[in-house]
Amino acid sequence: MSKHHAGTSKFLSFVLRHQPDAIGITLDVEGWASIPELIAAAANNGKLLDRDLIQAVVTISDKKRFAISEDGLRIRAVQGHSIETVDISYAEKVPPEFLYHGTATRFMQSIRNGGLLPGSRQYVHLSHDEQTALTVGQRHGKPIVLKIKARHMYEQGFKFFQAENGVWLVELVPAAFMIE
Ligand code: HQG
Repeated sequence: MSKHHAGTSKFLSFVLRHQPDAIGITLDVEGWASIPELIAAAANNGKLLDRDLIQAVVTISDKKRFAISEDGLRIRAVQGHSIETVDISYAEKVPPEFLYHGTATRFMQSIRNGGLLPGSRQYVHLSHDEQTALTVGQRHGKPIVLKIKARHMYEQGFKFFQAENGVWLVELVPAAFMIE
């Protein structure tokens, strides 16, 4: 991905997950933004976007962070939101026996005490493979991968969801379900 694409991806993550009001757009409850409105609002805020650039970023995003609606008129981030007015109706799914969460060793004491919490986001993010979790953990410092007894949690009544890009979402993970 070029620097231009990476910068656009970061910009889209910022407005479509966290702060649409920073450029004066709104997202609907499913997280969708109108693409023409997004292009106009971005331009008013000094960020030049066009349909081809948006489409290119959506297509080449390594993690498939964004989706364009079937009619081609709207775009949304598929997970990772902090904005409270967005409440995407994710598909509830039965998780595999284990899922993984990558974090940094410096958070472990707090995680052992309080479990995994969503922090500023709406959900705790889990992945089905250890390598992805390791990469996520590295973003925060010296990484550690926690193995989560996901099926066991599910059997105890915890709801699991899967975003379009495969990321697993759960509201919290009590420490009792984590294996270090
Ligand atoms: C930690 C990226 C202290 C948690 C990735 C994590 C992911 C606690 C950090 C997505 C805690 C939050 C999300 C507790 C959890 N005490 N720390 N009780 N509970 N934490 O960035 O999971 O590139 O909000 O372990 O690929 O790192 O943006 O979450 O280290 O899918 O598309 O608090 O973001 O995707 O950090 O990453 P984040 P995350 P994108």
